[in-house]
Amino acid sequence: MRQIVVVIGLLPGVALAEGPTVPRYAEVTGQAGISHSYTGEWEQMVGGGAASFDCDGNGLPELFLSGGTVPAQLLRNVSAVGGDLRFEPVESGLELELVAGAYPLDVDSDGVMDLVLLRLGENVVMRGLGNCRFERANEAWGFDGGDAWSTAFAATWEDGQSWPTLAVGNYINHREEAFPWGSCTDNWLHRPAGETGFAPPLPLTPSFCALSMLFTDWDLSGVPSLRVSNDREYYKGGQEQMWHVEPGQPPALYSPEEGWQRLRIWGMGIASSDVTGDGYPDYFLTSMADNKLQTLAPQPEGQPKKPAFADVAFARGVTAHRPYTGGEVRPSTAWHAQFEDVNNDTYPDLFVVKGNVWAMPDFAMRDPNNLLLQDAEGKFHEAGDKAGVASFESGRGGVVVDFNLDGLMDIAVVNRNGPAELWQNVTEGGGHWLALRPASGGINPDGIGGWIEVRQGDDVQRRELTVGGGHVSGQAGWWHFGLGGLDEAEVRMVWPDGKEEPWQRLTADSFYILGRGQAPEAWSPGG
Ligand SMILES: [Ca+2]
Ligand SMILES: [Ca+2]
Ligand SMILES: [Ca+2]
Ligand SMILES: [Ca+2]
Repeated sequence: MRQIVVVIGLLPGVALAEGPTVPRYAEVTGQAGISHSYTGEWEQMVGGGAASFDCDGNGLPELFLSGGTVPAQLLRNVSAVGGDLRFEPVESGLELELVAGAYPLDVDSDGVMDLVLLRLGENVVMRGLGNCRFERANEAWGFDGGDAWSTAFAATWEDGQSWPTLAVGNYINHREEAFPWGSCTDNWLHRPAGETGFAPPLPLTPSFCALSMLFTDWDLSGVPSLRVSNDREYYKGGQEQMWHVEPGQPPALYSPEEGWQRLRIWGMGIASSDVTGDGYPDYFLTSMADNKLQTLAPQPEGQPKKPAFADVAFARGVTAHRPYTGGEVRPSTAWHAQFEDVNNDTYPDLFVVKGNVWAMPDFAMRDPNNLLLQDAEGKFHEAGDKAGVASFESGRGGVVVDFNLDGLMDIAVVNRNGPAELWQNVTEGGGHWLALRPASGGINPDGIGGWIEVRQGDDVQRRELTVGGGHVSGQAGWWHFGLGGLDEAEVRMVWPDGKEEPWQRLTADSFYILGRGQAPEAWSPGG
């Protein structure tokens, strides 16, 4: 599935012997108009999420930054297309305090993006009103925001439902500061109540201090399961988890009898991508010290897949377990992670936000972010310092997104008790690209749970459209694909109900809306 070596050799400035093209990032935080910190003490040691989504309808993604003890901030994207990144703070109704993170999701399927705010205390679902205004919708939608320390989120549409199912992950009991160990509070599953909103949340017992969750169809069964990554620092007898969430059934943990294997890490973030090229998603799990890359373990042909995963982080070069620059040898602490193709060579790369929890002496204090570039063989190579994103701030959440619609993925990071940072991707000589956005025109308008497939020759990039994962950071809008040296590709949308659109040949370096039962529609900024 990944053997278009010839194509890569055609890219200007790329020679296989030298490995992937190193992208170039310019740190532009101040000049772009961003001045924001996520602040706080013990109750803000985790959290610090970012979110991006377009709320004024011009296609340029806005940037939302959680603030901890200071109000969260929405920044309107006023960048010129293809020009310098520029943001302006906008009064939006989202200026709540004690926000740990946020995920955009069109909860009521009205075509206007809504935002789920995870907080210390009550979570709040904010309904988008248009033009970057939001209003609280907990009461209108029957959403019980609870009173926990919420630190993880994922969403899916269960079969036949007109409202999404929301999973909220909760951390330790914040009233147990003197002895928080073993005080993990229950995660929640907010399922729809008919056509009117949400039923009271179901506790997902046992819970083990979740810091990331993701609904993902790990076995391609057509029904996503809920992966939960948990922080072993605080649980007693816990482990990583995955739940069956089958329509009409109570949630149930995958069991050892089914093949689930116990894994204990300081789980903080989940990122997924089909790194091995077999069509099944692989899962990068961030932790303290070495990170994991889980791929389905070898299994007998022709039988249902067992949820048994092999760790290929070392073989693929993504353990990222200690700083690669800055002179420290103590192990790293990893938070938000995201696969995106930052040099447009068709191979998704991996950005990892790093930062010490809170002066933990056994772990690095100067802990640079990683930018791991994937090569044609599926191995990753560190380039954070060469690319210019090796910040030593105490990183937490982030988004990798194309803020100025030039086809180059930019990066925003939220740091704890330090300034948020913004990097503009100014790489020259990268490959071609496509930006694609499903629009079903009905329930679940963004096609969450579906797949976008991009085919060039025998090589197919398959991307599961998910809401969740990362570290308290989410995004909605364009899905980005690098195309390498070819200036076209065939594209197919597979909707969550399994309906496959026909393959369509699309011209590179362009934006397309993928409608249901319609040919892709070209979109251009301002057009
Ligand atoms: Ca916008
Ligand atoms: Ca909405
Ligand atoms: Ca790449
Ligand atoms: Ca860009």
